Amino acid sequence: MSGLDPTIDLSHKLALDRDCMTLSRHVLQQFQGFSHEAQDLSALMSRIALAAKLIARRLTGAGLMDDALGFTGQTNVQGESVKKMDVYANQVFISVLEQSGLVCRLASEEMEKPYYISENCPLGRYTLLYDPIDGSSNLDVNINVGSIFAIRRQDGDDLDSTAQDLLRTGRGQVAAGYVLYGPSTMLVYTVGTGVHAFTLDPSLGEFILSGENIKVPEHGPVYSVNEGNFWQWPESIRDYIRYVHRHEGYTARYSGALVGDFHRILFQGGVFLYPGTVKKPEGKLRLLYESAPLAFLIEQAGGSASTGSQEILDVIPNQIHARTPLIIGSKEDVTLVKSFIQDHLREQEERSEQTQAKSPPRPAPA
Ligand code: AHM
Ligand code: MG
Repeated sequence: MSGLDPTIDLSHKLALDRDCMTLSRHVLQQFQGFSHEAQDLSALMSRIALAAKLIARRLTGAGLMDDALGFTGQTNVQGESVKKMDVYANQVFISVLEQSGLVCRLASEEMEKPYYISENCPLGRYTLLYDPIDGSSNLDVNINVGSIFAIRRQDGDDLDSTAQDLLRTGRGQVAAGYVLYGPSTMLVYTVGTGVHAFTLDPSLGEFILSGENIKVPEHGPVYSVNEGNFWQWPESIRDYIRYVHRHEGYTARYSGALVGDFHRILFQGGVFLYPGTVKKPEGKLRLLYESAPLAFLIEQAGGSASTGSQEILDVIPNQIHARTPLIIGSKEDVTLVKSFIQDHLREQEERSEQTQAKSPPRPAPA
């Protein structure tokens, strides 16, 4: 017998092929063969997907639960008020990785020091860095929030529990991604072989592939920044914003949740900025579990991410909760923002050279 079995309906087969492309299967496919690394990362992504489902479920019903929304009354290591959902989501990531044998340490926005799952440490060679609820100020008004994560290989035994090996550039990330809790729940990830998007099918309880090898447009219309900080920015950033105000083809979008704003730019192009301010010269966003994972994604999608003077993936943090200014998105738009920064630096240098040239020569020592 040859050809397609007539009992197989082609349209059913195509629909089933689509529904069967689950996250764990997709991760395995990104590697050549069933290596240990492929299996580890596939298992890790399944755990992260479970965390995303647990958080999404709680968010869906949060308005109807007595103890889901609002503040705990405590502040975290960043000095920010902690919300009940922050605490819940932080614990979810720990719980899904317990007894996995894969992850020894977790470092998150909500914990001053890394958390060690001691039963995993003899074998667990990976570290999870994460922001459990990104954009938590959106929670009480039922607007989108997200989770951001990165996976790094543990380097050394970390016997003194200081996690010094985490203070390295983002080039060592083996996987990164985010979950967007929006009208649907989406998980977008990379393991260094492009950027892929999955949408949670609530009827199956599975993340199903919905976009493969996503490429960010070279340029897009959106600039995404909190303009309320205008007078706190360096003059170069103010000049860039004046430029977009005076030119056609730009539109502002800012939701207060980095994941949502980044997601829009990944798909439609443009630039997201969180520059340094007078109060926070390094900006607000944290390198290890916010900026670096998104920088890994955007580079894989053909875009770029910069502090203004350095690529985000080249920044070495001096501590786990280190912050950096962030300019991220389409290549052309990031380059345009950087050109304003460079012009200002050049002008400053020229001014200081002129001042030196004008100042009278120092008297020779007697
Ligand atoms: P969070 O992780 O504590 O919620 O803080 C990060 C959030 C980002 O999602 C968002 O881009 C930014 O903070 C908004 O800050 P601001 O209100 O200063 O614009
Ligand atoms: Mg955050």
